[in-house]
Amino acid sequence: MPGERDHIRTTCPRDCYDACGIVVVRRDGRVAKVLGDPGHPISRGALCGKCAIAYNGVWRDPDARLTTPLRRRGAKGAGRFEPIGWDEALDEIAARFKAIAADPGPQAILHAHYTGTCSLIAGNFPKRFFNRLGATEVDPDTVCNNAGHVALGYAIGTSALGFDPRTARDAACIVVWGANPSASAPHAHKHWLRESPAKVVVVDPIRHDTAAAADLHLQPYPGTDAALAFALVHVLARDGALDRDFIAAHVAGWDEIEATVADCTPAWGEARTGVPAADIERAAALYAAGPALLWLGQGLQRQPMGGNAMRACALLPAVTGNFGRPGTGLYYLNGGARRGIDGDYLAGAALARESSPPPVSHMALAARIEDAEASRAFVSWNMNVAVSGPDQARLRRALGREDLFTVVIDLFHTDTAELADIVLPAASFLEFDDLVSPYFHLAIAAQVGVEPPPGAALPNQEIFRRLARAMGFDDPALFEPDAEIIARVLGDVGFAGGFAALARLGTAPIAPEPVIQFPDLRFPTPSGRIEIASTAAEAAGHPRLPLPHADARAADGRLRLLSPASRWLMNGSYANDPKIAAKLGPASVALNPEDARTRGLAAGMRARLANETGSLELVVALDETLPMGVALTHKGRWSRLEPGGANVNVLYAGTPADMGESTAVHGVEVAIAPA
Ligand SMILES: Nc1nc2c(c(=O)[nH]1)N[C@H]1C(S)=C(S)[C@@H](COP(=O)(O)OP(=O)(O)OC[C@H]3O[C@@H](n4cnc5c(=O)[nH]c(N)nc54)[C@H](O)[C@@H]3O)O[C@H]1N2
Ligand SMILES: Nc1nc2c(c(=O)[nH]1)N[C@H]1C(S)=C(S)[C@@H](COP(=O)(O)OP(=O)(O)OC[C@H]3O[C@@H](n4cnc5c(=O)[nH]c(N)nc54)[C@H](O)[C@@H]3O)O[C@H]1N2
Ligand SMILES: [Mo]
Repeated sequence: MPGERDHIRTTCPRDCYDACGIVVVRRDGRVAKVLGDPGHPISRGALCGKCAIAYNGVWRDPDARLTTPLRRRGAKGAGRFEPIGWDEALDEIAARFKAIAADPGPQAILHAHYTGTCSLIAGNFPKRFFNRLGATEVDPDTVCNNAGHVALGYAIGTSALGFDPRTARDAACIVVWGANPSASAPHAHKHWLRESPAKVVVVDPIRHDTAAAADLHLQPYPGTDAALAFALVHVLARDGALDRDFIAAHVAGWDEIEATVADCTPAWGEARTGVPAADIERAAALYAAGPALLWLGQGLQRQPMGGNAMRACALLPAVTGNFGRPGTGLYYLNGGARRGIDGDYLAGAALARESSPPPVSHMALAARIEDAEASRAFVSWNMNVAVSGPDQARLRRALGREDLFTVVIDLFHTDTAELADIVLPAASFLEFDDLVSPYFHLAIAAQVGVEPPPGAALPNQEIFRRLARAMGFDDPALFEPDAEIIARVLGDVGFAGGFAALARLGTAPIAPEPVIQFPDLRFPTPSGRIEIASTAAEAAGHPRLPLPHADARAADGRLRLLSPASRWLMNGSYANDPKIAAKLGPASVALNPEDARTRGLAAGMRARLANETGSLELVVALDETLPMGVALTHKGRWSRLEPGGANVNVLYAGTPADMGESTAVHGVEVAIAPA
């Protein structure tokens, strides 16, 4: 019957803590509106502003979407492409890959990918192809959170088994340290944090909405968190708030650090971090008052000494015994293994050769691609690396090499696609079935295809099945159908009833009651204890113990530039939506009014930000809640849509953090002057 409407549940698979439930309203089999699912425990009927706009805007605009494979015509980067068929595109890619694999070898084919979609099949299946090929992976986490992974691996043995957010109902205190849920997890900010009975302490140089709503906001200078953590532990020790029995039974190395902690008084902490000594005392008292949760954000570790900061922060639950009981624990991420999902199976780890090449860090990518011998081909999928990666000007120049064979797979003609030889159109999450494993909430969720992809676009996994065929590969894992993968994963998770049953629910918790983190108090470290002192860290060339380190203030009138998540962008996504662009306005940098005044800057003026790596013009905004010496802008603008043809990543050289060859992008220092 014409005009017939139906409602279908699905799940948002963006790289976001919330993983919202969605209801798609269809009319005559076509999507009319994408809304929040009123039955979803997290989104409760509302999508965030950015997804509500983009999913009803550019994501469903066939004129904005890539709808056919494209081949470059003319000079690289000149932006001229011609449509070609799938067979032609895949045959050409296969021929180039085969030639490179024969000489100099498949390691000269690089692939960069991240979390353009976090759905399990579209996010993982393509890795099977690259494992089989023997290509070099650009280690995805190095652009985001690897320092934290490595550091928490040393301290508690894992970074991917966090607390169950539902246990917040049992907590007396929640510390949010270096995360900004009001932008990066808007529903967790609105519901989870606000509704818990706990006192909320936020530690962030910026007074964002989560910080403003907290019971206590500590505002350290960036990169001084380890010193702050030591000062907090000092107060806990001084006031008898340590759990000595827990330390004796479950912690290794407290005795090695105790004397250092004794020197880290609140006054010492204030001098290093800028946080008033009285606030350090108050925060320690709130944390000590009862069961406490500690959320360590990803912003916290995107610092030159970010790994050390994470190890230092992990001292808090270690010395107070905040593990193994309701309302306690530490959270960085909740990975698939939390719910029994076998990541190696999804990514086809068994297809990799023994001699598979070592991954390369995003911090070293520009230099690697400049090397014409070592890098013959480059594939970017689920990622807009020309927007999100460091050392942007150099990276874009390297990607502009005429002799580099570049394939970009995306929904849109991104800045990276502009530098491609072949562009392949991907289907969006509204166009195929998949599963979502949220990285905050302990649940499994269904992504349900609600309409066909535009034009010839295909899901990532189907693109790589076809490419595997064109290469002449015959490993069954390269052709495994989606339905089989979904059935296998649901079995591993222990969800009965199959995909149709999950799709009816949308999202299903993996356990009826909050899961206790480390219930047996055995930690997956070499000793089975929390390792304040880590022999493994020492063997890898790191300090044996976390250090009470604080970065020095920027010298010579420079400011420390932070570029965290914007509430209107999703990393490098949505910047090409006209309504989002209108919300964003021109790219800006916020300064403390005093920092602006001393530099001859006023609100609305154009400022030039510059350092050894690059320069960028931004519009000045004033914010008296910003600490002196700190400037704030946001990530995710498309360089080619900006008046200067660049975004904030032209200012970051890609100097790695202390651990995991990971990003230290929040450590950038710049001079700021009138443009
Ligand atoms: N200055 C600065 N830079 C940063 C950061 C920062 O804090 N400051 N943060 C860093 C962090 S944390 C991250 S994770 C990176 C993220 O950087 P990216 O991974 O580049 O960003 P995304 O927007 O998540 O995804 C990129 C692309 O995936 C595409 N995509 C979406 N769905 C699909 C699909 O199904 N198939 C395919 N093939 N493509 C799809 C989108 O259209 C988008 O163009 O940025 C990093 N860059
Ligand atoms: N709206 C939106 N949501 C997103 C994203 C997005 O781009 N937009 N990106 C997604 C991705 S890929 C990720 S990784 C997560 C990241 O989300 P978060 O974990 O929240 O990380 P960031 O947004 O980088 O930074 C969070 C906070 O860290 C603070 N910070 C920076 N340096 C320091 C420091 O030295 N010490 C302390 N204490 N704090 C510091 C910043 O001021 C910022 O407020 O968000 C995801 N969600
Ligand atoms: Mo990220």
